[in-house]
Amino acid sequence: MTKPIIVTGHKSPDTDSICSSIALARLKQLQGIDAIPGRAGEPNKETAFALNYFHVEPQQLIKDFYVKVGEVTHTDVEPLKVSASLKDAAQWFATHPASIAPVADNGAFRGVIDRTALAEEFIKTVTGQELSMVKDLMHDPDVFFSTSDRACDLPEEGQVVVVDDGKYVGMTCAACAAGVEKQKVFLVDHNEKKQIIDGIDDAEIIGVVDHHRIGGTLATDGPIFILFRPVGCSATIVTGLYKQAGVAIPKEIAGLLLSAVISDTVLFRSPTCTEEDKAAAHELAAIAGVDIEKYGMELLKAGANVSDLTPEQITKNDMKEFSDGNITFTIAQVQVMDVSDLLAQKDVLVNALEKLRAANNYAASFLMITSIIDEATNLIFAGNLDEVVGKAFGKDVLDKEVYLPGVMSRKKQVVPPILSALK
Ligand SMILES: [Mn+2]
Repeated sequence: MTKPIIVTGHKSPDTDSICSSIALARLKQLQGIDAIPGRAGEPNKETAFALNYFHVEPQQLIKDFYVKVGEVTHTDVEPLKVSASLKDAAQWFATHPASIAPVADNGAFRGVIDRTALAEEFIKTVTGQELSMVKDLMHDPDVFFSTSDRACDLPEEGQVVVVDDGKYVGMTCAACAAGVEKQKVFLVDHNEKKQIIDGIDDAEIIGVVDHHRIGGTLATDGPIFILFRPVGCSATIVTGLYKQAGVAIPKEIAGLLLSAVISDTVLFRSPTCTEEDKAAAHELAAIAGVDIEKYGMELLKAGANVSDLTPEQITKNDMKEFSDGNITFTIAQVQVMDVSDLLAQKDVLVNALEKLRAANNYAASFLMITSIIDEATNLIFAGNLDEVVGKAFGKDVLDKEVYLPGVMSRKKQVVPPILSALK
């Protein structure tokens, strides 16, 4: 059975990552390709609003791409019974090329017996000593695995038993895992390894649709589909792919794609917004049957409400990790209608940022507090990067904060200056 392609966005998913992956997976389905959307985490409030508005269920959560032991377990390997005879055990070893045999009673795992221990018994038969029973030879295995363990942790040599909550499941080995079909993954709205769902090395990236910088080294085994465009939103690129394929965009999908464009371009206010994003949004709004300005403000407001988030949640909101090769830092962002409530608790937020930074050994952890109305960002942070931040934005850092009028885009206006100031 071949596995469907998983189309997914980045970790800490935003509206673009959730909606564009749903839309691209649907396009593939409409083209007769076996694909399903996946998500790297919980939809944020803005995304939840969009999904709810257009009556679309969030896609399946993908925890990781690691090949699991359960996937490579031979469940048809019958265990020996505790009451089995030595002859039964000998027959078992005659038909299984393993050095251990599992012993179980009514599914309950009891232990293993060794091929060598059985051989000893046959020496006893020759020398006329009293023979042991299977139950006497039985012992706990040196190591056993459960179905949820990672297959890459299997020992290089030999067979192991697989046991879940005391129940015998089967046997497996490292070589059994080598032949497993790789999960095909299509990345949307990201390409940097740190933002990809864990375990991607066990899977196979077959395509990328993105509008971010190319960060890190994305290496693949074979040639893949790549479409990077410097537009404001991945959804704009996905909209183009529907057109290119001559496939009509379903109404609810148009609604989701529109939501992504509104979200990523902050209703066309972000400097990342292009004419192409605006044109796509207008077409999508017509299909979805919504008024862009009215729906757009409702959507942004749904996401801008951070009143029920803890400081820890705020400092991790839409957080992304970045690295210049030497140091790693994080930038989270909240977009709000009014920044005053958040700035009033700045000390608490900087404390939460420092905890986050220290716990993960980041050089710095940033939070962009972006005002949708003022089109400006108060950038606050923890970590000793005052000089870098000062240099990046040509401003004095006052008490772990810089005010950046006109700055709304992390990708275009915050990450590049910090990375170049680090050089
Ligand atoms: Mn995006």
